[in-house]
Amino acid sequence: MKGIPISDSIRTGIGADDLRQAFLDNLVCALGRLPAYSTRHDHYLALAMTVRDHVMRRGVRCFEKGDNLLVRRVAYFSAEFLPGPHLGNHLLNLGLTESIRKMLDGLGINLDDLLAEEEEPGLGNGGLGRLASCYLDSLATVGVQSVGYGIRYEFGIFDQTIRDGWQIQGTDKWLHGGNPWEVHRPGAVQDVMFGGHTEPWQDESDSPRKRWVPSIVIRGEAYDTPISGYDSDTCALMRLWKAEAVESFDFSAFNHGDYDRAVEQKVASENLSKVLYPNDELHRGKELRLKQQYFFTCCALQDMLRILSLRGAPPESFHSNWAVQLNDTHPAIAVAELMRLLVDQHGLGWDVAWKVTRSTFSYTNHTLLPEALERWPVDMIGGLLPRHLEIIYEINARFLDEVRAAFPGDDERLARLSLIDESGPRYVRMANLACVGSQTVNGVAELHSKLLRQTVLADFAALWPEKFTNVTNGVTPRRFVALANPGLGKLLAKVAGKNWPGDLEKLHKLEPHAEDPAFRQEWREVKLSNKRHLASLIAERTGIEVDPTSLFDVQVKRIHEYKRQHLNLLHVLTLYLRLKKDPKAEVPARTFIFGGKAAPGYFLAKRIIRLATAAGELINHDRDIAGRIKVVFFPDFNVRNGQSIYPAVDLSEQISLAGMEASGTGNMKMSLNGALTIGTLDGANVEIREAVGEENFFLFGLNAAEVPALKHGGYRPRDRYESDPLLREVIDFLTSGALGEDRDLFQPLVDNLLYHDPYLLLADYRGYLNAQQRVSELWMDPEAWTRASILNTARMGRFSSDRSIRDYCQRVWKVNVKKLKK
Ligand code: H2P
Repeated sequence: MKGIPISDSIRTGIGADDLRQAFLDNLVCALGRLPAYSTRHDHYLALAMTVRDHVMRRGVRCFEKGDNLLVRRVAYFSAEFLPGPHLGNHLLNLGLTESIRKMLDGLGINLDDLLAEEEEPGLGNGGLGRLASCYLDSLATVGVQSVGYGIRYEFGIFDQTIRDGWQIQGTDKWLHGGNPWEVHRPGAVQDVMFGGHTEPWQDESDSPRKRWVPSIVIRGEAYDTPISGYDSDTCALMRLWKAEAVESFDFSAFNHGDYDRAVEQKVASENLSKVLYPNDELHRGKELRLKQQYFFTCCALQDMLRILSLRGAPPESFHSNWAVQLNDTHPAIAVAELMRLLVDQHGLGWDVAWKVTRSTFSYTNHTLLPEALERWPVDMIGGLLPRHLEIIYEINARFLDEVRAAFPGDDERLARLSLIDESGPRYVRMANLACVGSQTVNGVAELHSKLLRQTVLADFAALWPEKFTNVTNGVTPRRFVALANPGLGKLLAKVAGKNWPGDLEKLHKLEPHAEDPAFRQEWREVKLSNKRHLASLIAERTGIEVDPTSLFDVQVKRIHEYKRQHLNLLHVLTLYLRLKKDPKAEVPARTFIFGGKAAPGYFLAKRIIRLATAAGELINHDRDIAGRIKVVFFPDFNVRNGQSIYPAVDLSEQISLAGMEASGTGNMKMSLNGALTIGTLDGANVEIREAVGEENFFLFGLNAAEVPALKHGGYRPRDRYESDPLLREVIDFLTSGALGEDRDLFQPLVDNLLYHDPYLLLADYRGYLNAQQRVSELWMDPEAWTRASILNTARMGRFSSDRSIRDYCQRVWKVNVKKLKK
């Protein structure tokens, strides 16, 4: 339908009557329900479709404009996304919450009931996936056209329940009730090849070419989910790929009576997008994971080339039409894939194709942990992606020539920089491939970017210092403040103007109010009401009654030794032992709240959860303690639960060993909601402390320079245990039998701490206790605490993901953003 502009084909403005009609139409026509018999879930589906259509309208219109103007689009390649429930967020962004509430009221339906119906897509493990979703939200908000490309996992991160104190993993079935947010695009399919061999061939131009003859082809089908921006006409798209068999049924096998084989191929193909890999499992040798990575990047790049040709632009202009961000190395194989598509499929010469490729990609690193650096056995890549291995070798040969010219005779450097690790069995190093193929490389907080340049990527930084930059992470204030904490939102609107979620620096206007006792009172009331709400959820989910006026001391994040949830637990138990000995001790009432998932195969992480639940079982029922401290493990930490937890936090635990946490984003969410942080100089904590003021932050622990010094100086954790009576007492307590019948339960944790202590808990224990003492003292002065809480929120404006995205646009992607409204 050439010549029909979108504005003719759809209604633009939409009023309350239209919404009501659209809702009823969806209920009847799309769902085939008789209104009188329809269920709450039907209502949720119909409302979701109504809102989705509304957002889609904007999205399509905005893409039409982008194509006319040939704007450079951003493609965010990420193996993980954690969008959280969509409905409430869209309503907020579109300013529709109240009109929809009223419209539903008129039909006798309660909006909150429908909001509770939504299943969230758990297509990620933690911070990395959530960051990707914050970034799509901000891309749409600051007016940048963008697509988030990823995988439509049928089963996302497992559901966590706690049984007898242990984590139990349940299958995530986010699609079982239907997913009204996505639009299946059967037309947008891409073929993805695997296996086979390559062979030379000659085209008409007589230049020698390579051809890949695969042994199997799988089809990727696109599912689009629109992502609205706040107060914005722009809409981002999350385009996720589902694997399908090319032939869903092998008819020849069927005709020969081989019924099982007839569906085998279909099942094998579809397995590809079945399940999300959990973090912290050793992926080495997990062929399916490499297949997943290749699958979605291959679909995405072909899709982008298709869009390019719709624009009438040639493949040589790929990089001026698209900027691709690699979210960690998971999509790094895309570098070789784009080369293959440009050279083999589109006939570009190597040099031109390489220039295009290098001007397209940028790479974000999210971790310095050596075990998390991806590498794939050369044989595995060669078997699955034979053409890519050739391309990687060619990129490497040319790259190493460059290195030789820059550092003649430095073979060791050459070996370190090489895309191939040849120190033992041969591996392809994905971070090296990402660095070589990218225009910009960044870390996610100042400290992390600095350490990246000094350690993991030091050789690359020496070679190409200009490539390296930092973009400190950010979080969306829409979902994590306005939506999660409407009470606070109202207060903020009063002093910072109602557009504060679109311009978070406006929160600075709060500062003078920190001195106003009446405002402080209002502030405390909002916090208390959030804590009451969380307390009721805790009671409902765990049966534990907690006191909303107690200090809510919270650590919610993936369970990992480096994040040191067990250091927190050592403090809990130390406090417990102190109260047992001295019931009159001045210890203000505290509720310790833990949440987070442990990778199913991560033995010690699961023991840490067990320790938290065991501490709860003991302390919560101890009459001597009389409820002065309580310990809660909040099950199934996810985006939705996070939205109930962050607003209720008084004390934010950000206690990773310095140099280990790349950035952290929970630290930002909590502080924005008025929590004070107890933390180390790690990740973004450093910048948060600078922003909020050191007097409003409880600092402790070794710094990133002291950590390696201590380790290399022959750290002996057992000496700390011997020389510190409190520490000895609490460590001994773990295996005393007091924490349950099985004395050996925590022996592995104790052995780990006494004889290895890789994350230096015992070295930081005293500093942590002292900082916790300072916390208790400040808490006992509510006016001073509230003042610090207000200042935390007031000074956190720069941690909006809008700022991060503006930084990326300016420093990395070179695309224009919308100006801030005055
Ligand atoms: C990771 C890092 C965090 C970082 C986040 C986003 C991988 O998240 O460890 O420090 O903030 O990426 O950049 P997580 O630990 O939550 O899985």
